[in-house]
Order: sequence, then structure tokens, then C-alpha cells
Amino acid sequence: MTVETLKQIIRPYGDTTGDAMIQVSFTLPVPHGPRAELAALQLAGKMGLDPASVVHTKAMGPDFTFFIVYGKATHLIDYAGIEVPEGREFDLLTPAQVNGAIKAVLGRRLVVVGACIGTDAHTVGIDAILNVKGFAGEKGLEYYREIEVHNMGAQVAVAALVDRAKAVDADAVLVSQVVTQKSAHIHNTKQMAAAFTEAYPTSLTGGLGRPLLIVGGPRFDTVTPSDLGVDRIFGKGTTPGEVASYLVHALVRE
Ligand code: B12
Repeated sequence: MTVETLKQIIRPYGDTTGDAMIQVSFTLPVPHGPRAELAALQLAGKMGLDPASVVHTKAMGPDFTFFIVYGKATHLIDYAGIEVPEGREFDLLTPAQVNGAIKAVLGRRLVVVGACIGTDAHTVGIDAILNVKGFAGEKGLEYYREIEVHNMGAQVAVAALVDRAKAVDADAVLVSQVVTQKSAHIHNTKQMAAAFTEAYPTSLTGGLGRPLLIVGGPRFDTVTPSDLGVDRIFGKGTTPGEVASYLVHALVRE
């Protein structure tokens, strides 16, 4: 057995197994032309693509050029050596189990407030979790008899979110952030978490003090909940059942 087999070394697959060929696309802030293509090839080389060829270029206005580069990756991956983080920290429950747990332990409906904050208008994600029609064959939280849902929709200001959470005595606040330009998702989420911490001083309320803060969106993989000041992050492909199960895990304890 070779060392490569033991370590399970892998390379990308382009035309034939193990040929290490990959395709990347990017835009450079320079006008279209031969100099721009050489710049793209230089970047590809520095990214570890050797040899590389520019297979497509397109001027994006007078000052930018879009490239697709095809090349051979010089880096190897030890697939066997990869440590996979543990899965979710809670059990997946059925809607009946979620409703049963809330009713038995809280003795009232669990209140959630949801919104897409900042200038973000991408509501499909938060609606997938909250709306009764749901996502991926699962019904959204509105379907759960013991969950009261207040969906505030798009472009909600943090102050308005805090006000609504207080007005309805929210147990959890669910925020969606899809746009990541200039790290807006990070800044907005931190701002939201800070506003809740300020609005719910622990000294007055005891315990967690504020509602459970949950943020979701497709591009939060580079940060942890503590980086953002929230309790849980949900990423792409999240289903409503996962969120409902997490709410029970985090809030419905005997
Ligand atoms: C639909 C769409 C729009 C629609 C949105 C309609 C609406 N009502 O939502 C419209 C046309 C309005 C739009 C506008 C814009 N868009 Co747009 N849009 C998309 C698109 C094609 C799909 C997004 C989507 O609906 N995904 C499906 C949902 C189900 O997935 P999701 O959001 O990831 O949600 C899941 C999880 O992330 C998670 N989740 C999400 N939120 C939450 C919250 C909680 C609490 C939990 C638990 C889980 C959770 O659960 C969901 C289900 O699994 C994406 C590209 C793409 N393919 O993703 C671009 C995209 C997001 N848009 C983009 C851009 C740039 C824009 C505009 C700025 C374009 C422009 N120049 O005007 C504007 C911005 C408008 C604004 N103010 O926000 C960029 C963002 C780039 C970036 N780096 O941020 C993308 C990535 C396209 C691209 N490749 O350039 N867009």
C-alpha cells in the first residue's frame, strides 16, 4: 500500500480522474486586453494553478474584466486526515414532539420574531423557515400550533426589531442576512446582538436576559456564534424542523 493510499491523497477531477484540473472565475479591476490576461494568469499561478489558461474573458464596462481560468491544481488534499466537526448538538424532533414539549414545559406558546435586517431584502430564506409552506418538504414554524410567529419581513431596522421583540415578549429572535457585500451580514448581526444586550440588561431580568438570538444565511461559515454575539448560526440548506428542534433544545428545559 502506498503512502498516498494510507493518507488518501486526492486531487480534483477535470477531464480524467486525478488530472487535478479546476476552473475558477474572478474579476480584475483593469480594462480588457492582453495585459489583463497576463495579470489573470499571474494570479492563477500564485493560487497554485500550473499550467493555467484563460478560457474566457469579458469586459465588464471599460475598467473591469471577468475571467474564467482552467488549470492544474498543484496542491494535494489528505482526505483521510480531515477532521469533520461534530453534527448538530440537539436531536431532530417531529412537529408533534416540538408542540408537546412546549405545551408540557412552558405551558404557553413559544413566541418568535423574525426579520431580515439592515438593507437586506432577501426574504426567501427567513420565509422558508417561518412561513407555513416551509422548505424542502417541511412545514415552517407557523405550522406549529405551540409557536407564535411574528414575521416582520425585509429591511427591518434593528430598533424596530427590538421594539417588536419587547412588545410581544419574544422568546427567540430569528434574523436573516444574505447579502455579504462589505461584510454587511457580520456588521448587521453584531449591531443587532449589541442592541438586544443593551435593551435587556441581565441585571434586571436575570438568566439569559434577552431573547435567544438566532441568525441564518448562506455565508456565515467563517464565523462562530460568539464572534457575532448570538446563540446559534444556521447555514445554507437549513430546514424549519431543525430550527424548531433547536428552539426546544435551547428554551424548553425542565
Ligand atoms: C432571489 C434573489 C434576489 C431577490 C430577493 C427576493 C426576495 N424576496 O428574497 C431580489 C431580486 C430582490 C434580489 C435583489 C438583490 N440581490 Co439577490 N439574490 C437572489 C438569489 C438568486 C437567491 C437567494 C434565495 O432566495 N435563496 C434561496 C433561500 C431559500 O436560500 P437562503 O437565503 O440561503 O436561505 C436558507 C439558509 O441560508 C437559511 N437561512 C437564511 N436565513 C435564515 C434565517 C434564520 C433565522 C435561519 C434559522 C435560517 C436562515 O435557511 C434557508 C433555507 O435553507 C441569490 C443567489 C443565490 N443563488 O443564492 C442572489 C444574491 C443573494 N443577490 C445578490 C445581490 C448582489 C443582490 C442585489 C444587491 C442586486 C442589485 N444590484 O440590486 C439586490 C439586493 C437587494 C437588497 N436590498 O437586499 C448577491 C449577493 C452577493 C453578496 N456578496 O452579498 C447574490 C448572492 C447573487 C450573486 N451571486 O451576486 N436578489
